[in-house]
Amino acid sequence: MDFEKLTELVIELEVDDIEAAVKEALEGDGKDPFDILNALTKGMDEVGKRYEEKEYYLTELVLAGETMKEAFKVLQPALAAADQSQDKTKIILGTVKGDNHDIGKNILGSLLLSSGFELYDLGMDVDANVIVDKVKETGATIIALSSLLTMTVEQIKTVHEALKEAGLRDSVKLIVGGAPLNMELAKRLGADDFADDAVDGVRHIKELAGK
Ligand code: B12
Repeated sequence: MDFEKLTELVIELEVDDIEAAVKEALEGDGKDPFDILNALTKGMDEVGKRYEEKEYYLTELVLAGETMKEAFKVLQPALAAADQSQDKTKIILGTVKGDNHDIGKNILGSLLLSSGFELYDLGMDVDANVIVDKVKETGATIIALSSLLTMTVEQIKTVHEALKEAGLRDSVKLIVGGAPLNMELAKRLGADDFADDAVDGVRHIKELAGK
């Protein structure tokens, strides 16, 4: 099982075959799970391009998301086993209210779990008040939010304000990511940090956690 084949399976939306293929790459060939993750992400990038070029439509995108989910069923434990640095910092993860994109968020979540963080994934379309309640309940010190729509980036500000109102803003670090964002916009919306991709995101989060 070579890496090109894994990339190809994502591009061709082979939702029924991907789990076995990832398993084979891990068990048979003993491939590095992080290289497998790279191969899958490369496939997802190509799917995104095909959508923009109108070669793929919404159905294909949804299928691509399902394919990634299936792959992660077997990849996740391998990623976790490969990175033993246990850090029990609590992180709340979610996609902002009004936004139903979760593929990037899920990749970040998998990497965070693999790095040993204690993760509370609230899913997508998450209301600011739900985030505030979860901070109170868990004592999480980091919030990582995804926003893929220009229309929903303002929600980051809403979360920032809601945390302030609850008197929690100084006890948490807020990091955000997603295509419409950059460091400058993130800071303007009240976030503490921004990262371009999930791998860099984990690096930033480790820094925010003081590791
Ligand atoms: C897949 C997809 C969908 C799928 C989502 C499936 C799912 N479960 O997520 C579906 C079909 C549901 C969808 C729907 C819509 N979509 Co859409 N979608 C995409 C697409 C093609 C790929 C997004 C993706 O998953 N990329 C792959 C992942 C891995 O990348 P990523 O999300 O950027 O995440 C990486 C980084 O950004 C970062 N990251 C992400 N989050 C975070 C968080 C933190 C804390 C950190 C540190 C890092 C980080 O790390 C990730 C991995 O490295 C993009 C176009 C594109 N090429 O990006 C459009 C796109 C985002 N969609 C778009 C639109 C307009 C829509 C719809 C409004 C379409 C419609 N007419 O209905 C709806 C909106 C529904 C809603 N309310 O959210 C536009 C947004 C335009 C804009 N700027 O506002 C885009 C850009 C397409 C376009 N060019 O027009 N979409």
